[in-house]
Amino acid sequence: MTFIDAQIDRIVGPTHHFGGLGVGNLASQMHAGQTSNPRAAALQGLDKMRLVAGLGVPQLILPPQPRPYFALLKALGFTGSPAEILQSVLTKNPAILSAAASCSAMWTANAATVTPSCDRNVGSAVMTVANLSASLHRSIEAAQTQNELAALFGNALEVRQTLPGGAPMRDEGAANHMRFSGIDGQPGLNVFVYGDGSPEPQCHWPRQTKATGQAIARSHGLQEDNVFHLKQHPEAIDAGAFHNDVVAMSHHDLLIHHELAFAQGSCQEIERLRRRFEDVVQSPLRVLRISSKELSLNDAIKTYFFNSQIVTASHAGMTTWTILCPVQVKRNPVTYELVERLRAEQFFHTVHFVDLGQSMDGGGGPACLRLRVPLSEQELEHIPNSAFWTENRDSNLRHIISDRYPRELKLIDLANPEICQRSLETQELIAKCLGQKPANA
Ligand code: SUG
Repeated sequence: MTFIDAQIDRIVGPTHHFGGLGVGNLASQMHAGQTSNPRAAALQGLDKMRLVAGLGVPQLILPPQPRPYFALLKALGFTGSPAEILQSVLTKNPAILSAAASCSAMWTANAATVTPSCDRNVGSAVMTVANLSASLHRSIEAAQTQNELAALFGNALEVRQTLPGGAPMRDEGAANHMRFSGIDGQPGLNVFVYGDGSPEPQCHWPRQTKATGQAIARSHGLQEDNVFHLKQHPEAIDAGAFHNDVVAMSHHDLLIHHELAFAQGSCQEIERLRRRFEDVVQSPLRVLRISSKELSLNDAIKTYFFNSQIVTASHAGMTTWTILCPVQVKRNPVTYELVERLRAEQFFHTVHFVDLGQSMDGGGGPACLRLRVPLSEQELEHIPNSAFWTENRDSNLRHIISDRYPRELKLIDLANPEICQRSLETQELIAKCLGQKPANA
């Protein structure tokens, strides 16, 4: 059976702003309070989708989640008309206004963890929606994401609710999960990356726990031999690698990681992964460990080299690997040389540099902006046509964005009821354009 990695991206919403809300996320903190450009953010995201779809990869699109999320503000005790609520939350606790207006759901790599049917002994493919319980602004994404993913995939796979349990079971989805696989239809090997436990990072709270990875592996029915748990290096978390995909990337039989991605003592687990891969796939797992000498942790995090998005493109029966790197990788001589070397060594056939400046300033690169869902051709057929990227949809979306999105936004603007009303209406228009029922704010 042939499996294809569908990519799901979300249109960045009209209230995209720099709230400085990302836990342990240096880019987010560094840009806190700066003026954002929601229009550029949405168009940059669409440009990436166009590029991926143009490679022949199934590209699915989600609409922005409705923001500001008044349900949160009301649940936290703010009352009155929308204008009164907005004014009151701005005065009493602006961080809550920022959370309620955050467009962080655009980083869909954090939406869920996916297991294709071939990895399970019984049953269909399954995904568990991430609870994102490490931060207020992200935790409010889950309920809506659950409905959206169920609407997209309900006929193809099982969409499970978030893990219960709050902080001990904090889960950031596919950003901390890597799946290695060989020939289509064979079971893949699943690596869950976590940050808690000794030795702990000194500056930042780890966003994912080992218990979370274990719970997902169990509940997805993964065979124990095919499950691996790797601890993030505390130094990496402290340097700003709040998710594993900031310091490691994976695609089929390839793992590229920084030498400080995983804690000391992880070598044995990586060795077990290599051996198991060889047993199951009958060919070697390619592991590329980039030393600090080759690329410092700081440069890795500044450029988001490891957050490049790898896709398999098919043309006339030929498959090629394409890597989409943030343009910051090209601007840094060390990472530029590294990616050029990898291309020369045929790890990738094509390299594209993409400008995602607005997302990067919130701490999200190309790979953060997509959720990979390996689907059989049959499963793919069950996905509503209206969710796929097409030229026509792209042009309609660009029209709405160029017409209605602000070019400049600061937190204080989010207390303006007219801006908020317009934002909610725009979200509805985009949802309709993508054949989705508008959700409630
Ligand atoms: O969770 N930034 C996101 C970035 C997520 C990146 N995703 C992956 N690495 N897969 C986060 O920290 C910033 C919001 C703000 O500052 O307003 C934010 O939430």
